[in-house]
Amino acid sequence: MKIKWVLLAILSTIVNVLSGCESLAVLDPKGPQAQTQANVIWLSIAIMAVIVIVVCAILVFVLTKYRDSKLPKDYEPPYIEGNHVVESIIVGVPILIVIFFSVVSVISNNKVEATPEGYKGQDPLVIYASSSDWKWHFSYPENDIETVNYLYIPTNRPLEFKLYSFGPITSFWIPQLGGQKYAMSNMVTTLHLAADESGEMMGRNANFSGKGFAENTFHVEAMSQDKFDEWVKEVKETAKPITEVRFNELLKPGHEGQLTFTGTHLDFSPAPEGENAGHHGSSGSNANSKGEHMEHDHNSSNSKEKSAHNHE
Ligand SMILES: [Cu+2]
Repeated sequence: MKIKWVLLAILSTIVNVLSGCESLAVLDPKGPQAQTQANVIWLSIAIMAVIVIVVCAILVFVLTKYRDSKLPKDYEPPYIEGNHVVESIIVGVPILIVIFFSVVSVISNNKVEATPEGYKGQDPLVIYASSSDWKWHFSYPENDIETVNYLYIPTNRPLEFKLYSFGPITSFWIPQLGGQKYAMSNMVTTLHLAADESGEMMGRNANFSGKGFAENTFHVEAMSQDKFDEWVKEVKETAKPITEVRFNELLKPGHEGQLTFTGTHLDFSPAPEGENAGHHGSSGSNANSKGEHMEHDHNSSNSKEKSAHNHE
């Protein structure tokens, strides 16, 4: 009877946890980078499933074959030497699994870090995505517009996101396009994405950053280049220009809805890249940068910040 209740509790926990995943967006990719990640996830699930099934089968076999028998209590088994076949399987299989996953990780990381497959040679749309408590600011230098908490992107064009933060470290994540990658306060990281089809998606900060974290989300909409150009035109005709005063107001902690501006904050508050990069204690940076460097781990994401993280 007790076991029944335990099983019921486990089952309801699983159902509750899974229902929070909202149709598992990670496994419903809308672009090549997310497709690569979804493939790796499925491959990992498949291989782990095989391992679990084989191990469980062996366990049942061993338990049945070597179960308590009617031999006398003082029975002593004969001396058995180690079995080389069994030992090589026990040591060898995990080594093979680790080697296999290492190769898969290196290949898929290189794919995800590079310009998306099928988009090589195209001129990417560069978007600066910066976070502040508890908003996302998207600057489109090419179009000279800026949005807050929503992101419109053209389909079938490579996107190059430049990530940084005005507050604590956050992580930029659009599950159906790929990511996540860290946005840090004194350096810019680059994330290459692309959308194959139009539609609405969810984006969020994926790095727990304390108060306001749960609402630190943004709306993503992918559309054809024509519709995107139309939207840019409309923004330029209707939106107010972003001023330094208005922008500094926006940087204060608080929740904002979706906002649209002409111009970008990059004009008066440039991104921490090139000569503005202070992260590694280059001249003119704030004295705090060394201490700050100790606090965050550059390699904890599945990326190595190759492109943007230049040590020296
Ligand atoms: Cu750094």
